[in-house]
Amino acid sequence: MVSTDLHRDIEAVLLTEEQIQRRVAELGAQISKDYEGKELHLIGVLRGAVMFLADLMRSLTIPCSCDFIAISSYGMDTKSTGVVRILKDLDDSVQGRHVLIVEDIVDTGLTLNYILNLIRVRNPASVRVCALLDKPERRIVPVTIHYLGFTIPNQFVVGYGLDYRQQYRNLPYIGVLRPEIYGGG
Ligand code: PRP
Ligand code: 7HP
Repeated sequence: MVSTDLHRDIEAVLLTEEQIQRRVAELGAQISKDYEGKELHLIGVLRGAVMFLADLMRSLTIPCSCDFIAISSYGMDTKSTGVVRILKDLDDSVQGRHVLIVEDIVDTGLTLNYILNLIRVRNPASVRVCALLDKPERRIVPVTIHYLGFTIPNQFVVGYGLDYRQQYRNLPYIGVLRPEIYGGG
């Protein structure tokens, strides 16, 4: 059961708020440099990428816009169901635009692969991926991450947008959830 003190459910802090904010600023500077003279269209993958997108977007110094897509590959548990489905499509057309997909985590790669295929057939000028976290040990489908925050081990993490049963997204850091919370202990 989720306790009332979110921090108590965290076994270890994997990435502190300071580490995350520093890396997000670095990514923002790199992306601004790479897209200089262009306009960038960020696509945030709901709901996990909300915090990351908000901070990343504020660190960009180039003109940019944003849109959101909602995909579900996870049920209520910690494991992917392997079934990807679209819950909310984009509001705007991506045709002729420079698109940057913003993800909180790439795990099996199924979600990102699905989104990339969906966007590519809509004729954008370019498509790249920016992900805060990568768990390469879990990969099923190979995907290219152009801008990556951190590579992490195969542990279930929460915070800074990442959830377990819709909780913990509001933690300012990324931590490993105590296995007894999700029955893994
Ligand atoms: C999580 C995460 C990624 C996806 C990564 O989303 O935010 O979008 O899983 O997993 P994959 O690489 O194995 O496909 P989730 O479906 O849990 O929704 P959420 O963002 O609303 O938490
Ligand atoms: C999805 C996801 N959501 C929260 N924590 C993790 O470690 C995750 N991997 N894939």
